[in-house]
Amino acid sequence: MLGIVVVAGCDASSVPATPAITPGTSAAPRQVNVILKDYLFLPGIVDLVPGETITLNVVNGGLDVHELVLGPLAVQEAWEAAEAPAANPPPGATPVVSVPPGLEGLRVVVSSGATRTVTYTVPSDIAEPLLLGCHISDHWERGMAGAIRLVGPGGVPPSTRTQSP
Ligand SMILES: [Cu+2]
Repeated sequence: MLGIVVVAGCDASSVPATPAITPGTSAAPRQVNVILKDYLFLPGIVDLVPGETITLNVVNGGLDVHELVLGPLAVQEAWEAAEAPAANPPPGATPVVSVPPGLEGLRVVVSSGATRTVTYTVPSDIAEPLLLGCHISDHWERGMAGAIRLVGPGGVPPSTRTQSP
């Protein structure tokens, strides 16, 4: 007898409630793990508390070199444009690319099988949604993107966001 397995699609509404979060501090950063695969981020939605400091462990579990760029859409678009000329490079070191000042965001490039760890302080006043993206070769086009979900202490999405005037 043949069996057919149907795997349900994954969308944002199926993401389980975030576990309780104790925000990290500069003295005691919170550990956050993100896995880079061919060609997606795991988890696809990363919960962060505005103002907290995290130790971000970026693990490349894929076969290709990947990067994690954390920033709003303008930052993602800047890296996408900057890295376009370096798409599909010959084997060897990744060509050096750069973006205009102010559009750097956080960028961590990780080779296959490697892990890089950085300390990152989440801005306390975030005006635009923060995204995750990989702009190496055609990975962004392939959908290698993720999102940051801002949550309050305890992991509860704030019901109301206070905006500074
Ligand atoms: Cu990639």
